[in-house]
Amino acid sequence: MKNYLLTAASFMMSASILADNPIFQTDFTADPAPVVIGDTVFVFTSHDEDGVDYFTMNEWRVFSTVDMVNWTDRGAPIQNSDFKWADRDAAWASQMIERDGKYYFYITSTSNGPRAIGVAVADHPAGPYKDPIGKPLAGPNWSYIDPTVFIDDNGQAYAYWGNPKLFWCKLNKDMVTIDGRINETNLTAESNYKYTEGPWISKHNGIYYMIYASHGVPEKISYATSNSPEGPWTFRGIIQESGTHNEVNNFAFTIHSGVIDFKGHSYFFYHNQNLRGEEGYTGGFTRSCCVEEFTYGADGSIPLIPATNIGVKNPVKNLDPYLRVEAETKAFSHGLRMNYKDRNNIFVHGIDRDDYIKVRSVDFGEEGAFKFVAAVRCASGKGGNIEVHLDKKDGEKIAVLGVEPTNNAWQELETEVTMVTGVHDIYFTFSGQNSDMFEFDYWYFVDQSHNIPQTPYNGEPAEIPGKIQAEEYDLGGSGKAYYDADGQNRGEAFRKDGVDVYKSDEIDGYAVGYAQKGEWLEYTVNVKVADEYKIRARLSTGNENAGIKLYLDDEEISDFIQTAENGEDWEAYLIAETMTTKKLPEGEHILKLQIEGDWINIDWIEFYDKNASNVEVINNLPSFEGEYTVYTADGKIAGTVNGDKSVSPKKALKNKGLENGVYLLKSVDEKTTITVVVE
Ligand code: FUB
Repeated sequence: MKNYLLTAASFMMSASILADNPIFQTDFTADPAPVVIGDTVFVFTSHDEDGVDYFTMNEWRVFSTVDMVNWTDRGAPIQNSDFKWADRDAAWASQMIERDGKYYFYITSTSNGPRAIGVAVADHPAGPYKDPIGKPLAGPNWSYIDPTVFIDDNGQAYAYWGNPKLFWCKLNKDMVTIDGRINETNLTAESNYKYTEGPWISKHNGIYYMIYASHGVPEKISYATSNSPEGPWTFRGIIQESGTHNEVNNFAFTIHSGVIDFKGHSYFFYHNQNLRGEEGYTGGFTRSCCVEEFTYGADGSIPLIPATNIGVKNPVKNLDPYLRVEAETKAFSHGLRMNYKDRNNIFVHGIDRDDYIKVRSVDFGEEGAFKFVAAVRCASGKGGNIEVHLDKKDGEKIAVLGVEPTNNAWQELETEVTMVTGVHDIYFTFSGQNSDMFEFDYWYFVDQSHNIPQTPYNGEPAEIPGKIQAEEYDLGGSGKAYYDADGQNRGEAFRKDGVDVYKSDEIDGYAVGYAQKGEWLEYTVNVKVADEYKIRARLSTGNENAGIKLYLDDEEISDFIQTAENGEDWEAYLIAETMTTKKLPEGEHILKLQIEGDWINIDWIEFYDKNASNVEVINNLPSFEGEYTVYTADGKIAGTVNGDKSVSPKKALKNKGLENGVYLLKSVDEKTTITVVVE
């Protein structure tokens, strides 16, 4: 299986040193569906299984980027088999859209033979997604494939899909039920529009665009525009011609596309067959996704966009190598694969000698790096080296990190770096005797300003008993004093590193926010008296599975510490109380605060006398008070519920015994509407 990817990657590199299309090289991907969420572009794709000769797809895949040139593999957001009504091998084109902080993923599958459109919902753009309705949103019907979704400025949501006709409908605000009837647009195979499939709805400068695969097979990409999302649509032209089987565009007979505007630039995503085509394969399956930058004409026209193997020339930002970078973040790679079985810890595996990873536009700054650190693990009998080269695969070698067998335990290894400053592409190449040499989880460089040991934030260790503010974690930087999964400081307050510290008037100060499973913070502490202690922690979470655990010198000292959910109000902090699970030894230690479960904010933790009476629990849940009418996803009334400040809306519905699903709560005065997913 690996050979398909190996040979194709060699071909790509010989074609051009700048060749970064296809953008995902470790698996075959198709039907790219890009979406901008804040500062990040996510691309959802179908996943063509290796070596198949049909559209055999068991799951979808998701990738993200903040710079448009380096892509992070985020694994599978959901599998076809997670839709209980769906047949196997039929995970075709999809699209995700955000509404009110929830993420809705529309997919193609089949139900008892014919195709159908399904929907799943998640709390995080990359998933995991769950089917809230347990049945197709539309279909089964042989013409129902390739959903595209859109929310207009007035809040009305629309869904479109189909081959060889383009259907459309309105969606209710819950995004999982259809409002009214399913209609046909004026785009059909028979019309002059040559509509085939793969529609993509978008709006740019007040014009509604419908981009679609056209002209039967081999497909082209065409577009039509309208002054309304409900049409009628006017044909405007061809955006991409059918490809040829050459080194630039080894076309598949399908081309499925999507467009976005991001940071003042416009991008066109599509798929071709370059990764496998070099073997002479022309079957049209096992496809791979590509992207090109383009500019709209002054009249709103979209130019002809030829397929290139170069892709995006200029990143929208440089990559900071002094923050942890996942090994699965890359512009291009050769040979290796991703292990994404645990979606919380995706890593690079299948590393053979001469495989490589390319990372673009890495900004080493003026001071420069002096150390390279990588997290690796290695089974006995294996081992090898990570070499770091500048600008070319065989460019200047600035570091070599030897990886010895570690009984397959993850460990951070480090090595010195030849002084490097400024912006460079870097290539990790792998040398050694074996195939499958080791596995590679993440890396970072250390610069002179971060060349400091781990020390207490305030100069002196925090005292136990006493209160520790979450944002006052130790100095020492990423990997030493903290680990933040994306290295991006989303709160942009208090400290200028990768931890998401934010300022809040509600809590009268700072807190660590947006914390995700696997992240951690460390505090140098001084235990004044060896003893067991009561612990209280001021936390806020919207996820019933999120909490924290505490460790002293890597030994667990607490159970899972959790509060009730905050009912979507992130400023609704609650206090959780527990006891240390053991006696804390006197003296100086490292306290680790480990995040368990996604999305939790931490204001402070406090250790206090084990004999003290419990403090009054501050229970400032959002104003979920008064009577609410409960509507099901179908718009039927499922009863009423009385808001209670101490219970989240989700808990209140669960207590009522309502089944899993999406519900809309409307206060009787109609001023407040809350969407609740019971799962
Ligand atoms: O990926 C399977 C099918 O191929 C899609 O649904 C179509 O748009 C075409 O790309």
